[in-house]
Amino acid sequence: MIRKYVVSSAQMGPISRQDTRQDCVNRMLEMMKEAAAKGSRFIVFPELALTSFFPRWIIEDQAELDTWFETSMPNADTMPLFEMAKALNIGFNLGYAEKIVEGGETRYFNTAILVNQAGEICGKYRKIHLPGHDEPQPGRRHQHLEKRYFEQGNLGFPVTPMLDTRIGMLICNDRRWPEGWRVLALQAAELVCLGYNTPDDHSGFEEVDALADFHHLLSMQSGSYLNSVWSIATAKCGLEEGSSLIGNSAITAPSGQIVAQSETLEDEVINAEIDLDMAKQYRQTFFDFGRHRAPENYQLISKRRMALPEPDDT
Ligand code: CDT
Repeated sequence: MIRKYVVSSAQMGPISRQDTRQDCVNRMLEMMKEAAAKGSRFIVFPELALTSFFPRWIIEDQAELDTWFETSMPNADTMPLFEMAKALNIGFNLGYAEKIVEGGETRYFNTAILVNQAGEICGKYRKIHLPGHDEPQPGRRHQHLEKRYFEQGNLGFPVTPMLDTRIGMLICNDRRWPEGWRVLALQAAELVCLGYNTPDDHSGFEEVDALADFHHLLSMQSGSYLNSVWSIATAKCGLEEGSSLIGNSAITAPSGQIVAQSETLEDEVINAEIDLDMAKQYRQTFFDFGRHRAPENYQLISKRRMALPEPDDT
């Protein structure tokens, strides 16, 4: 079987506070049509693609905070995406804020789903590496309150069989942590998709902000190469409610080479034909896990959360 087909990243420009879910879905529908016209079978949308990036704001009122979350999926606003996916025979990955009652408790997650070409949800991931703070930081122009508004994901790092391959999901900050990539690769993922909202104006360190694009691409390229997986990274970008978000959506090969990259800070579709069997060359050589990995030496990774301060902490 030849496993070569076109995939797409549908980058979104800024979403304002006033934009409705329908506004966002209409933009996504346009991009889905554009991708399908190029023969694409799979399209990746950004993290929190249905709203502005609300964790930048201090929102004290729970009822107001709840308006940023989806309580069901699909719902009346997002149903057209599912219907068009089925009509165009294209799968997709979508990020959104999820409010759910689980075990009698109301819970809030930063979530991504996989939808197959029949328009059915076939995979779900809830973001594990939540960045930022759980308390507002005094003096900051923009907050980053993901730790306040979301709970850490409780689904692990699942891999979903789909489109003759195995797809894993990460969300934004997850791309900087090699552990998630590896857990996906150890389940034989061949394609990793990731949406992101990455500001380049609020770390508090100018030198760090200046490298935001470089560090994003470095993370995607090294994640792909070190784990022999294709990756599709999709930005929400541009000047959103006064916050500057990077673009550079990218499709990256298991070689670590970028094969398609966005050029604007607006809605933009990029496409690439990917050969899923390319990963085999890497998995049979440098990254033949069975021959070369030595998990008995890695126990600290799952036992210890942080580096000990002592220099001799071996
Ligand atoms: N959305 C998200 O995860 N953004 C982070 C930046 C956090 S800055 C406190 C990222 O890693 O891109």
